[in-house]
Parts: sequence; C-alpha cells; structure tokens
Amino acid sequence: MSDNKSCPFFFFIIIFHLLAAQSFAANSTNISYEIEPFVRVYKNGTVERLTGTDTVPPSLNPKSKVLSKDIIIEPSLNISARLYLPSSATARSHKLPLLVYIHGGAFFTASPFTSGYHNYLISVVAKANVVAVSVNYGLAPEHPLPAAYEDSWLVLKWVFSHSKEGGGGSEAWLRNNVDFDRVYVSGDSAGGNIAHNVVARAGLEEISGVRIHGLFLNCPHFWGKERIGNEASDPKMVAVEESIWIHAYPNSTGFDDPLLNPDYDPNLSKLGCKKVVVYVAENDILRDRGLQYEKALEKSKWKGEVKSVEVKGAVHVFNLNFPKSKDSREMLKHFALFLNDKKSLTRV
Ligand SMILES: *[C@@H]1O[C@H](CO)[C@@H](O)[C@H](O)[C@H]1NC(C)=O
Ligand SMILES: *[C@@H]1O[C@H](CO)[C@@H](O)[C@H](O)[C@H]1NC(C)=O
Ligand SMILES: *[C@@H]1O[C@H](CO)[C@@H](O)[C@H](O)[C@H]1NC(C)=O
Ligand SMILES: *[C@@H]1O[C@H](CO)[C@@H](O)[C@H](O)[C@H]1NC(C)=O
Ligand SMILES: *[C@@H]1O[C@H](CO)[C@@H](O)[C@H](O)[C@H]1NC(C)=O
Ligand SMILES: CC(=O)N[C@H]1CO[C@H](CO)[C@@H](O)[C@@H]1O
Repeated sequence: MSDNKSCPFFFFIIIFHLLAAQSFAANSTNISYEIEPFVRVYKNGTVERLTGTDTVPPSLNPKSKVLSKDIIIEPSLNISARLYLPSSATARSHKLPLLVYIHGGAFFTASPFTSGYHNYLISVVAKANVVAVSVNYGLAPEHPLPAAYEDSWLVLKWVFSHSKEGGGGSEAWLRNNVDFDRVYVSGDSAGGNIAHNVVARAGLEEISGVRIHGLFLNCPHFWGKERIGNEASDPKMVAVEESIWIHAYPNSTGFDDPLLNPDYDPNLSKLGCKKVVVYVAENDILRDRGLQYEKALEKSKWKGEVKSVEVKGAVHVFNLNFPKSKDSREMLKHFALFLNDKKSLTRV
C-alpha cells in the first residue's frame, strides 16, 4: 500500500544509525545544540527541524480506499489527530478494532502528517481492517516532556469518551465503527516510549471506559544509566541517545527515570493491557532495551502475555524505511493479526 519512493525522513535516520554522524553537537557559536538528523536549536530560540517536515494532506487513498481526515481534539493545546477509516467501514456498520498510533522522531520531529507515517498508517488500516487515530502530540523543545505523555493521554481519554461508558464523544467515525473492547496502542521509537507510558498510566488511573487490549512496540526508545548488551560498543550513539533525553526532558530524573527506563518503574506490573509485542532490530542501538523491556515485564507480576521479536540484520524502524522488504511485509502481517487478536506469535 505504501508508495515506492524512499521517504527522506526515515532514510536520514537510517543513514545516521548506520554511520553514526561525526558530531551531534554543532560548532557554530550561534547554535545551542543539534541532534542529527532531527533538530537544530539556535541560541536565539529558533528551532529548525532537519527531517520529518514533508507532510501530506488527508485523502481517500485510491488503491486501498482507506479514508483519512484531520481533526482538532483540544484547541487550547493545539492537539490534533489524523483519523483513518478502512473501506469496509463505509460499506457495513460492524464494529472494528481501533489502533491508536504514536509516531516517532526522537520527541523532536515528525507528525501524523509526515508522508512516511501517513503511508504506513494506510498500509496498517488496509491490511488489518481497523480504524486508526494517529496522534499529533506537542514536540520538544517548544513542548518539553512530559508534554507528549500528557497530550497522548488526553487523546486516549478523548478516544474512550466515545465508548458506551465514556458517553459524550461526538466523532462519528469512532461512535459508529469502533469496538471499544478491542483498542490497541502502538508506536515506533520515541512513539513506542510514549505508547508504553500511556498504557502504563491507563493501568494506574481507572478512567471509566478505558480498556486497552494490546500494545505493539516497534524499536521503542527506552534507555538507562548503565550500559547493557551491545550498547557500549557504540559510544557515539550512546551520546546521541543521552542528548535526546537531556534536551527533550530537561526536568527528568535522569536516564533511569521510569519514563525512560521501565526497569525502575515500581508500577510496571499494573501495565494497562493484556498483551504486548515488542519488535527490535538487530542493528539498532535500542535493541537491547527492547529485549530488556520484555524481561522487565516478565519479572514484574504483570498478568499479561509479552513477546519480543528480533529481526536479524535489520536497522532501526526498518519497516518504515523499507516498507516493501520481506521483513517489513512479515511484520505488517504480524501486526494485522495482533490487531485482530489472532494467534500471531508463530514467527520468532
Ligand atoms: C550569528 O548571529 C549573529 C547575530 O545575530 C549574526 O550576525 C551572524 O550572521 C550569525 N552567524 C551565523 C553563522 O548564522
Ligand atoms: C536566529 O539565529 C539564526 C541563525 O543565526 C537566524 O537564521 C535566525 O534568523 C535568527 N532568528 C531570530 C528570530 O533572530
Ligand atoms: C498547531 O499544530 C499545527 C499542526 O501540527 C501546526 O502546524 C501549528 O503551527 C500549530 N499552531 C500553534 C499555534 O502552535
Ligand atoms: C522544570 O521545572 C521547573 C519547576 O517546576 C519549572 O519552572 C520549569 O519550567 C521546568 N522546565 C521545563 C523545561 O519544563
Ligand atoms: C506508582 O503508582 C502510584 C499510584 O498507584 C503513584 O502514586 C506513583 O507515583 C507511581 N510511581 C511511579 C514511579 O510512576
Ligand atoms: C572543528 C570542531 O571543533 N569540531 C568539533 C565539533 O563538535 C564536535 C562535538 O562536540 C566535536 O567532536 C568536534 O571536534
């Protein structure tokens, strides 16, 4: 479903992760800091986003007939979302699963409107036959963390305001087409981090009507103070990961903040869903954290099912970069089965 053209945004990320750019902190005296390939922030406050700005409007996708539209959810905070409806939803009125998707971009860049994410959501909605809400949360540095967590939580509550218990919600695509017992949350990279944290919050705050069935993480951005696995072998990428967190969340408690390192979350056992899949890529500095996340969940007394899938020879968010590759097609198939609650954990 996705188009053939390589998406500059993801492409840059790959180049970056492969070559580990020479310097992440720029030298020009006018630059406050730079995190390649995401953002450059000047001392005078100007923010330049280096990637993720190639946006496309919502549309009726001619091939899949997936329909999309943009809506404002909270005008005072400028929180919006792009909604997706599969072709089956317009023909019949049976209820479908709902995917709440949270995009990546190091907390600093990209949006649901970035072409790569738009194309990806279309491919998922068509393949899995689900309704989707792709969250447009506030980005650092203008909106430092925890803004993205708060914004995404607000969107989740808005979603569930359309359920029977939630009442109120007036978005017809959700009211008419969604089965609120089959809501899934997913995200990649920084979005995977946010996705985990909103589902964790859903387990702690019993908001009426909020029941999340599953969580699907793709190369999630977790980290920690101590080096684990192969992390130490790439000091440049370690520095980048640290720079991202320091600048995205100046007020965090550090690299072992439970928002970044679930090993230190005393409430992990209350994660608010029943099943989790975490995809990791072999050649990704974040691989070991993804695998560690599975271990942490298993060690906690969480009463759900967690499964990791490591894709050999793959790079960070490989499926977004190379949507047509065999690995990407298999992952999409797996994701679609997961969203339909079918036994999908055969491929390991
Ligand atoms: C740095 O800022 C000064 C003052 O605003 C300006 O004159 C100069 O052109 C800037 N240099 C660069 C490389 O942008
Ligand atoms: C801030 O600095 C950058 C780089 O020197 C310059 O391009 C930009 O115009 C400046 N913006 C303001 C508002 O001064
Ligand atoms: C609101 O969000 C839109 C979409 O992300 C963005 O283009 C716009 O600049 C934002 N407006 C304000 C006032 O921040
Ligand atoms: C950090 O916390 C302090 C105290 O609560 C607050 O005044 C400040 O705005 C925060 N900084 C950021 C970047 O969020
Ligand atoms: C754990 O959950 C309790 C409420 O159940 C909350 O007060 C506390 O802040 C949570 N701890 C963390 C680290 O999130
Ligand atoms: C020429 C120069 O000063 N390069 C430096 C730019 O910044 C990076 C990161 O701090 C340094 O590693 C370079 O040596």
